[in-house]
Amino acid sequence: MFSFIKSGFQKVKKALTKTRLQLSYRIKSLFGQPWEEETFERLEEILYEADLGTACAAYFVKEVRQFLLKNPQASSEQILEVLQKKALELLQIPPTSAPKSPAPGEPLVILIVGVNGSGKTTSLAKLGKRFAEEDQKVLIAAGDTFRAAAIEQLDTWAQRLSLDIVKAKPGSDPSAVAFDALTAAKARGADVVLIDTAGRLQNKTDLMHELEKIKRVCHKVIPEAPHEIFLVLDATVGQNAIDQAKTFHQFTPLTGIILTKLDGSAKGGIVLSIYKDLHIPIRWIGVGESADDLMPFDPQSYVDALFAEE
Ligand SMILES: Nc1nc2c(ncn2[C@@H]2O[C@H](COP(=O)(O)OP(=O)(O)OP(=O)(O)O)[C@@H](O)[C@H]2O)c(=O)[nH]1
Ligand SMILES: [Mg+2]
Repeated sequence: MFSFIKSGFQKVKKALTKTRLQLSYRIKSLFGQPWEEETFERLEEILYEADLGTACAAYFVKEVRQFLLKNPQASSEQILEVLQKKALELLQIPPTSAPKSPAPGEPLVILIVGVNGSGKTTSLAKLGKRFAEEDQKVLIAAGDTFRAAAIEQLDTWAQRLSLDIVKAKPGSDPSAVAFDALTAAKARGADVVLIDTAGRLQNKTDLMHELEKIKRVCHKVIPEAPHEIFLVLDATVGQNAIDQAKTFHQFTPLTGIILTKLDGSAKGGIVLSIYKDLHIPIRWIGVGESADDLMPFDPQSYVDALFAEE
């Protein structure tokens, strides 16, 4: 178990390498000189450039400023400690939409949403593997019927990971797929249903209406379903992810975020911005393209990795 946690941390640390260079290394370069107005401005700039967003960057600068007012002789280590402590505090903010629990004997239904290319299908497959490893009977639903390739992609994952799949012909109604999946899940005694969705439709309103319809149909088969709605966000897009989350959250309350592609991003500071601006918890992080590259989001590991020494 210990070695698993340790290797998990190493993966997170590796994924955050570019962000660490962008953030904590540059912050450390401010040390060793007196803190003047210019230094605070520089700090704010560094935080902003690591994609913490305006409000979040200003918040950290304010905290450091207050700390230095009370402790003018503070060491570099102490200032770093303040930043780490405040980051951890931020990540403890309670979520706005709590997930529902499935009724006894009914499967947990998770709807995966997000814009195209964010990593929905891949994350769904990785999540399916995670549940299957915990001896959960998993059923995945190919709810992105918009493109034939999307169904094939999920089918390939299902075969590779030996997961049960419900699919339909390209162009068929995604809510019918959801209906069939939930009905099959009940009949087959599945523990978890993961529903993939399209990221791109004719326009935003169409997409949101489609999601609404999928939810309504889920509801008909299992009154509390979907119990969770995960929004998949691509960390490499930076602040734009915040706008995406706001749009989705406005139409359909999200219970969590899967933040993908942290491994290729120098914009891992977006994690803090998500908590500060949105109050939606990050539940999982994607740290690579293979099936094992999805980690539960752990605030302490994230902060440790962000400020780690090499
Ligand atoms: N490096 C890296 N790549 C990822 C991660 N998650 C997904 N990807 C890659 O991102 C690309 C898009 O992933 P998909 O899962 O197809 O994204 P999607 O949201 O389903 O896309 P659409 O179905 O077109 O809307 C693929 O090449 C994935 O391998 C991650 O955590 N790290
Ligand atoms: Mg997809």
